[in-house]
Amino acid sequence: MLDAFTKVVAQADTRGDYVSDAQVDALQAMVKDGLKRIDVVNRITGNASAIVGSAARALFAEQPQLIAPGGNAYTNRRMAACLRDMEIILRYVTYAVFTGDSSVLDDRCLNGLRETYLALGVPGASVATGVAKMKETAIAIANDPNNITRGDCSSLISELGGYFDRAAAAVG
Ligand code: PEB
Repeated sequence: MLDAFTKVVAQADTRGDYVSDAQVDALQAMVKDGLKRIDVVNRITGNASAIVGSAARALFAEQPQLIAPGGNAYTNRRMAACLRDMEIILRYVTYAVFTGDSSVLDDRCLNGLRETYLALGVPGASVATGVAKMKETAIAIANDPNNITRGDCSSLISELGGYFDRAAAAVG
């Protein structure tokens, strides 16, 4: 598992080279925005059940066959597994934002997830739709300018969106 710092070091080490000025500048910019990053993580973590709940409601409204008899979220057990899966994915997205690198999300959540869903008969495309809906809500919450010091969060928000896209692409 890597973070933004260890990744730069690992890459430089593979090349047998020093960490470049440009890389140091990029990491410095990341440190400078560190509080914003932690605010994003906090807001998503604090609203996790609302994010999962509204995404699931929207998914089932759009794809009611999932909760109809025989559907993949039919029965309390499958519904619970579905909500839990969305929560796991959201949690790993927060880890990726926190470390500024997708490797924890890739290695511990997404690796083999498509194959797991194939084996279980869970429709990956529907999971991807659920993840896209979590992305919308999470961005709205993280990017809300109210009750927080105003500043430019555009690159952080696009980084956040990228982790959701990555998760959706891994299963969709
Ligand atoms: C991945 N999901 C399920 C299982 C596993 C995962 C390993 C099988 C074991 C179990 O049932 O608990 N586990 C999950 C994950 C990690 C992990 C992401 C990462 C570290 O360890 N059903 C739907 C929706 C979708 C869904 C489309 C969006 O209709 C999910 C939610 N996942 C779903 C369902 C099951 C499941 C299991 C319904 C149960 C399938 C079954 O037993 O029939």
